[in-house]
Formats: sequence, structure tokens, C-alpha cells
Amino acid sequence: MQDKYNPSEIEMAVQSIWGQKDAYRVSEDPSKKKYYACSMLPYPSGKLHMGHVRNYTINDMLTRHLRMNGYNVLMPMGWDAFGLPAENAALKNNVPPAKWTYENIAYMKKQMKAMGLAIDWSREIATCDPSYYKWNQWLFLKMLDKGIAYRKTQTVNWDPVDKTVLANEQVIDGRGWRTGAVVEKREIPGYYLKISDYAPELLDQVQHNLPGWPDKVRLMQENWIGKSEGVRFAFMHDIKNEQGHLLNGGRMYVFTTRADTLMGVTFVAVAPEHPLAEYAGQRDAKIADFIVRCQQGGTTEAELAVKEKEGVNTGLFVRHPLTQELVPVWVGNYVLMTYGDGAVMGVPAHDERDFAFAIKYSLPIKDVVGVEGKDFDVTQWHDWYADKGAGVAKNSGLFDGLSFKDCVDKVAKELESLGLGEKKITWRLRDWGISRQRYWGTPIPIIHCEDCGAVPVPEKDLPVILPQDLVPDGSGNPLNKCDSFLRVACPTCAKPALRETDTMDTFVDSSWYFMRYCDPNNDDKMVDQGAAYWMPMDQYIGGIEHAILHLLYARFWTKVMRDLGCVQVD
Ligand code: ANZ
Ligand code: ZN
Repeated sequence: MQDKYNPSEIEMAVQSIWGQKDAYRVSEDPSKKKYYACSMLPYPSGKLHMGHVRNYTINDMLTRHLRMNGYNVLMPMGWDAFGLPAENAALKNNVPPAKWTYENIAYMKKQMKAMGLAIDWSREIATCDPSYYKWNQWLFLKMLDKGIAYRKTQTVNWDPVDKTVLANEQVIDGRGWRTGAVVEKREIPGYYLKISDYAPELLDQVQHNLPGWPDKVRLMQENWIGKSEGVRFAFMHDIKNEQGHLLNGGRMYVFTTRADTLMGVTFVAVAPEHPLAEYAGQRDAKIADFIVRCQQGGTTEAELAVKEKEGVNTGLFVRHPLTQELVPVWVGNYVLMTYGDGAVMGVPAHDERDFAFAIKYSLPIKDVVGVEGKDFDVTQWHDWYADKGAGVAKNSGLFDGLSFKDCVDKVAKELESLGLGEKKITWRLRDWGISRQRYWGTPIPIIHCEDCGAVPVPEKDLPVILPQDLVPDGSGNPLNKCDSFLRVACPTCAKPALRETDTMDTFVDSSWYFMRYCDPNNDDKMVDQGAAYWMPMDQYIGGIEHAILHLLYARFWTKVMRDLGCVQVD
């Protein structure tokens, strides 16, 4: 025993013995108790930072402690190696992203080794390796086959500088999170995963089946899934198009969580992309202008919430379902096309946004919920106006005196008997758009043929390999200029066709890597016996910043793996 700790001597000596013995390599041993300590997959940005050191040290201590207590402990490591920063670095330094990435991996691995972490390096994975992303492609094709993946055109947030679609969280104050460029809305085709179908299950899991998770994370995920109970119903109208057909069959639907305030409606507001807005825009340049202006800037709910409420009167009217009164239709910048029906009933007395809107445009305000001892003041907003638990209906004819719940029930019944609507649960969770107009990611395994359309790459031709040597030049995706990648024969009719050049969101990569560590070299199955032994993880250490979407997507992805029979365990 030396009485002085001399790191350069002792660490080197010990680590070389560990290396010779392959001391931290583990295999599935049913006779021992297993423990799986996983760390969030690092992005190979260049050098380790203190956050990495902290996280890996926690798992390292745990691993060593449990090993000494006879456990069979797996502590793997890998690289979240696809994504934008590699392309940006490539652009700056004129080197292919692959080179930059692999050099960073080598450097960071050296740093981790110097730390003496008890990692089983035989299980190392890099998500940019074809042996890994092949399985992204494989599962995507299975999802496509089952209808869980689908192609559609949708309005997206477009960053004009990076020339890419941004997720809502990547738009900050109407600007791209990285470039600071004003975000535009664009219509482009892309692939989506039907995570919305899984919303009830995911919510149930968040609420009841994630022992040990911090409440903060639970709440964020709950809000993200966003279950909302309300009523969906139609305002009737007789607005006709050129051919004399009623627009949307003469029905303008809204979703409301406050059906009890139906008698307080003084206007309706539709999203700028709503068919009625479009109709009005075609007939009035001022309205068209307004719609275009709304299309610039941020589209997220958070952004719309802080934006000044603005609108324009369409001159159109719909009918109140119970009083038959004419209600004016406005276009409102605070109405989202992607939520509910893209239209709201405006109740200025009890909704803060509607209140601001009504004040600004001098629309009538009619209060229909009374709270004892408090007087409504039309000139000023008070939070109690929106407190649904506090009062009873008033100025509402046959609903007067009813509490919130009773009133909603009665209004819903009334609307139902008129054939106009019913109670409905609306979810905030949107389907997961996985297409990125980017080079450095998993190629989406699709071939576009003029005759056959979008044809899935046959399973035997997987993986679709991403060229490693392209250098982005800032003018969009270099795959579009790479003939050796781009030009292929159509798998169906053999005519010349073009490969899809969009790649997958890197959240796909990080949605299942923790399972791949269990069967890292399996070329026949995505995951297999190793996962059956090691999963579920016993300990996961990751950053809170990923806690909402990332983990939600991972649970969805692995759920689909389970549903499709790729994996037997949680
Ligand atoms: C009338 C009303 C009166 C509302 C009132 C609220 C208070 P959550 O809880 O988030 O589901 N809404 C519906 N669709 C919308 C859209 N596409 N864009 C923007 N707002 C929309 O919110 C539901 C409420 O959000 C709905 O209930 C509707 O406004 C609005 F005193 O209807 B409410
Ligand atoms: Zn074809």
C-alpha cells in the first residue's frame, strides 16, 4: 500500500490491468442478480463536460458497489451521434460530419477511460453506425405496414436559414432556436408516427406506472399529453362556395371546456388556416394580408399566449345553437389550427384571451357566471371570472342557477338532442413528425417512383446506407446532390426512381438505445435475449431537459416495439 495517492502512476497501472482482464465486460448470467445502470447517451460534441462527469460518476459508484456485493452489473456507453451540430461543424470546417463525429467519439472515449469508469466497452454503440440505424429503418417499415407511420402534408415551422423543420420547442419567440431567424410556416410532406393513438395509455403510465419519477417530470409529461374534457359542437351557417355548396356542410365546429358559458358567446374566432378564414381571405385583401402576417413568426402555444391578441372581422356570421342569434366570425391569431377544431366560441367574460380580444375590438361582453359577493366589471379582467368552480350560471335562461358540472351536462344534452354535438375528450399530444430535411441522420427507407409513388425499401435491402463523405455547403441537404445515393431502381417496377432524402429525427435514435446495449451486436434482431435478461433498467441517469418529450417518445417507441413483438419486456 502506498501512503500517497499518485494518480498518474496508480490510475494508469490499474487501468491497464482492467484492460487486460476486460474487467467490466458482463454477460447474461441467470445465476446472479442483475443490475442495469444506464446513463443518458451522450452527444459527441467534442469534449466531456462536468455534467457528463457527474452523471457517469454516480453510475460508476453504484456499479462498483453492487459488483462488490455480488451483482451482475451492466454499465454501457454509446454515442448519440447523428444530428445538427455535426453538420454545422462540417460546414464551418469543411469536413464531413462523419469525420468530425468519429474524431470526437475517440477523444471523449479516451477521456472516459482516463476517468476509469467501469464501462463494458464491448457493448459500445454509435447511432450513426449502419448496424444501429438499420433497426430504425426496419421498425419504421413495420410501423408503415401497420399504419402507425404515415405520410402527410402538414404546416410546419420552417427555419429559412438552416432550411429545416423545427419542432415547436425549437421555436423561441418566433425564431429558430439555433439561427435566430424568423420562423415561417410551410406546407411540406413528411412522415409521422401516430403517438396520438397512444395518448390514453401514455397518460395512464405517467399517472400510475412510473414509480420513482420526480413529480415535476410527471406533471410536465401530463401537460404535454394534455387530456382535456369538454364539448364539441357546431355553429350552423349558410356560407356557400362558388359552386353553391355549403362550406363544411354548413357546420363550424368548436371545442370548449366551458360549455356552461355557451350563453355568454358574443363572437367566434377561427385560426388563420381555417377554411372560413381562407374563404374570407379570398374575398377581401385585408383579411388575406392578416392571414399572411399570422403565418410569420411563432406558432407554438407558448408563443401565441404572450403575443398580442389580434384579429380581423370576416363579415361572416354563424348561428348560436340555442338562441339562433347571428354571431360574427373573426379570424384570431390566438386560435391554433392544430388543436381541437381550429375554432373557438368567444366568451369574453370568462376567458382571458377572449376578454383581451373583445376589449381591443369593442366586442360585447356578457357575463354568465355569477359568484356571490363579487361584481363583474366589464372594463377590467379579474382571474375569478374564469374560475369555473366558484359560481353558478346566470343570464343563461333555462341554465340559470346550475353549477359548472351540472350546467355542462345540461348544455351537452341540449346540443346532443339538436344533433349539433356531444361531450368529447381532446388531447394536446400531436403525432410525432420524424422527417428532417437534413443529411446527418437515419435515411428514411422510401423510394419515390413516378408510377408507383412512395415505395418502402424491401427489408432485404436494409440498411439504406448514408454516404459518409458528403460535406454540407449551407444550401440544404447534400443528399439531394448525391447521385450515387439518390438514383435507384424502383423496387416495384424497376424504373429509375429517387430515394427519399429526408432523415429521421434523432429522438428516434435515442428512443431505444438502452435496449440495444443489451444485444449490441445482434444482426438478426433489433433486440433479443440480452434485453430479456437486462431490462428493465434499474437505474437511469439523464438530464431533466429531455424529460418531457424525449422520454415520452421513448416510451411510445418501445411500446410499439413490444406491440410488434420485437421485445418481450418493459
Ligand atoms: C369557450 C370558453 C369559455 C373557453 C371560457 C374557455 C373559457 P384546454 O383546457 O387547453 O383544452 N380553444 C379550443 N380550441 C382552441 C384552439 N384551436 N386554439 C385556441 N384555443 C382553443 O382549453 C380549451 C379551451 O381553449 C376551449 O374552451 C376554448 O376556449 C379554447 F370561459 O371555449 B374555451
Ligand atoms: Zn415504380
